[in-house]
Amino acid sequence: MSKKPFYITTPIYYPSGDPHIGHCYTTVACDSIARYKRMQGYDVMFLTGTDEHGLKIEQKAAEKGVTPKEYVDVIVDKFQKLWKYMNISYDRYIRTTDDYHVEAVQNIFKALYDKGYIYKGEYSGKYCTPCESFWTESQLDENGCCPECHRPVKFAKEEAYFFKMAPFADRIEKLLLETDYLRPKTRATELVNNFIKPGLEDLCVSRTSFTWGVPVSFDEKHVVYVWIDALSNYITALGYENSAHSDYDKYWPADVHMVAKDIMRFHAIIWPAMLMALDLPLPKHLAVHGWITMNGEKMSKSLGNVVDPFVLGERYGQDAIRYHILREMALGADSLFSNEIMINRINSDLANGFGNLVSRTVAMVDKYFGGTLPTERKSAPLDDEFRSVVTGLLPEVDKYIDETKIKQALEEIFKVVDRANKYIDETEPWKLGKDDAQKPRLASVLYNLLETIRITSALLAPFMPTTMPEVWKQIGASEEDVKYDNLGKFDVLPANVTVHKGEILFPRIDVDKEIDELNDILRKNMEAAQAKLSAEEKGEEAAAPIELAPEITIDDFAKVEIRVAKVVACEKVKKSDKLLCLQLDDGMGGRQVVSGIAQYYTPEDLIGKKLQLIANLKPVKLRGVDSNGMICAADTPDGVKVIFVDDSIPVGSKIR
Ligand code: ME8
Repeated sequence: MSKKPFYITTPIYYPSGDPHIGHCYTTVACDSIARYKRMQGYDVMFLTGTDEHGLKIEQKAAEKGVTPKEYVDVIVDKFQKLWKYMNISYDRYIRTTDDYHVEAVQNIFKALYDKGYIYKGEYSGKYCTPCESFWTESQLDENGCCPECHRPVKFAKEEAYFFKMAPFADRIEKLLLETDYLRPKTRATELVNNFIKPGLEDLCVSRTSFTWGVPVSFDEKHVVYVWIDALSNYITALGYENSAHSDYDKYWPADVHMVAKDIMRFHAIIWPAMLMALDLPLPKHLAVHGWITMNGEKMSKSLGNVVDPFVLGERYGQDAIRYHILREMALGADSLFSNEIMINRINSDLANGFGNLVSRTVAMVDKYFGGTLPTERKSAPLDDEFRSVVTGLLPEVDKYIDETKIKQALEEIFKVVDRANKYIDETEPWKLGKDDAQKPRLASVLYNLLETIRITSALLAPFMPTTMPEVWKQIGASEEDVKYDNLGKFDVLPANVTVHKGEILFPRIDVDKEIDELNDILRKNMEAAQAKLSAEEKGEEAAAPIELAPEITIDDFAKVEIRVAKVVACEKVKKSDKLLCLQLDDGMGGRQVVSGIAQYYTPEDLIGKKLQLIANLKPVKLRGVDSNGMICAADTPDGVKVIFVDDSIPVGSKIR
C-alpha cells in the first residue's frame, strides 16, 4: 500500500542577516512534526528555503560592493549550516533565485494577467527617496516620516501592476470563519474585521524602482513585487509551472503552512486569493505562532536583540535547545526568551525529569540484576493503572500533533515521565532490592519503567532526534521496539532485556554560575550585533569596539602562568562541532586541554605545533571532557587564530 502524503512548510526566510533563535522556532517546530509524521508512516515532504529578492537585498549588496546573488549566497550558506547543526530534516530547500522558481513565477504572473486578475495601474503614496520605498499613511513614523530612515517623505506615483482581491473576499471570509484553516481560530475575527469587512484593497504586485526580482515576462521594466514571488514557492517547489520537480499532484494541497504572526495576513488572505485565482486547491491548515521576544520586543536582526543558536547549542546541546523553544511557545502566543527560563527548563524536565528516570532505571537493573532482567515476575494492582496511563499517551500526542500544538504534545509526554518518577517513589525499588523474595516484584517494576522509557523516548525522538537513539541503546531497545506501531502497548521489550549503562543524557546545569556566564556572553554577542548594525547603517565595515577589562597590577598578572607547550595529539570532541581535545607536552608530564577552535583548525593543523598554554587555570569539564588549562588565541575578523610559538623555544618555558 502506498504511503499517505504529508506536506509541511516553513516560511522562506529573508537572507538579509544571520539566522537566529527566532528563525529556529518555526523550522524546529516543522521539523518535529515532519519527523513525527514520518514515524507514523506518512510520505513526508518538508520544505524550507530563502526569499532572496527585493530592494533591501539589492541595497545591502550594493553597500558591500557585491552582486545581490553573491550577497545572499553567503547568508543562505549560514542558514543551511544552522539547519544541519540543529538536525533539521528538510526534504527540499527552495531559493527564490533558483531558475525553475523564476520561470514558474513568470508563468503564474502571466496566467493571473491573462485571467484578468492582474491589471496595470498606478501606485501612489508617500515615497521615501533615499530608501526608494512607498509607505502607507499608517506605516509612517510618529512624525509622518519614513519608518526606516526617519527622513521626510513626499507624495509620488509609479506605474505598477495590481492583483484584484475583491472577487475572493466572500470565499476568504468563509475560509477563515467557517473552516479549520487558520490556527488558532481566535485570530480569524480580527482578520475579517480589519481587512475583509472594510473592503479588500487590491495588492500592488510589481515595481519599477529596483531590478533585483523576477522580471515580468511581458513588461520587463517591472519586477514581480515580493508576495507573488514569495508565496508561490510553496507550489513551485513541487514542480508547479516548471519541470524541475514533479510532485505537485502528490503533495498539493499542503497539510500545514507554519508562520509567525507578522506574516499571517499574507498567508491567510493573499495566498488563498492567489490560489483561488489560479483555480488551485487551498492548503489545509495555516498554523500561526507568536514571536520569540527578548527584552519585550520581537527577536529580530533589525533590532539587534538576537540570540545565536550556535552559542546555546554548544553549551547545552542541540536537543536541549530544540526542546526548550518548542516547550515554551503555545500556538498563537509570544514566548519570552530568557536564560533563566531556559536553564531551569533544561534542569527540571530534561536533567531531573527524563534524564534521571533513564539513569535511575538503568542503574537499578544493573545493580540488582547485573544488567539483565530475570523473567520471573510479580505484578501489583498499582501496575495496571500505571500501564494504562503510559499506553494511553500515544493517541494524546497524535491528536496534539495533528492540531499543530507541539507544546501540549510535549506536556503530555512529560506528564507520563513525571508519573513514572512517582511510580519509582511509590514502589520503592531500593527496598525491594534488599529482599531476595521480592526480586520478582522488583523485576516487574523495572520492566514497567523500561517500557515507559521506551514509549516516551520514541515519542520524544521527533523533538530531540540526537539524544533518543542513545536512550534506546541504554535500555536495550531495538529499532523495531521503538516503531510507531509498538508505542501504544506494553510487553514489547524482551522479558529478559539487557540494559547498557551510558553517558548522562542531559547534564544538570549549575544555575547560578551558568546564568552569569551566559548573560555575559549573550550581552557581548548582542552588543557586537548592534555595533555591526549601526556600522552597516552608516555604511561602514563593522569594527568591534575594543573594551578593556579593569586595570590589574603586575602582581595580578604574575598569578597567570603562561607556558610553552607542544601539541602531541589532537581529536574532535564527540557530539561537538566546536571543540577539539588536545594532548600537550607541557614539560610537566603532559596534560589534556579542550579548546573551542574546531571550526578554525583541524587536528592535523595543530599536531606538532608549539603554542601558549595558561597552565594554572582551574580544570573544568567541557561537554563531559576534562580540560586542564587553556590555549591562547586571538579573535580576528577572520575567526579565531591560535598564537603559535617559535619551535626553538623549549616546552615548559614560562612566558611573561
Ligand atoms: O517574512 N520569533 O521572512 P523573515 C519567532 N520572507 N519566529 C520568528 C522570529 C521571532 N523572533 N523572527 C523570525 C519573511 N521568525 C518572508 C516570508 S513566506 C512566503 C515569506 C520566523 O526572514 C517566523 O516564522 O522575516 C516568521 O514568520 C519568519 O521567521 C519570517 O522570516
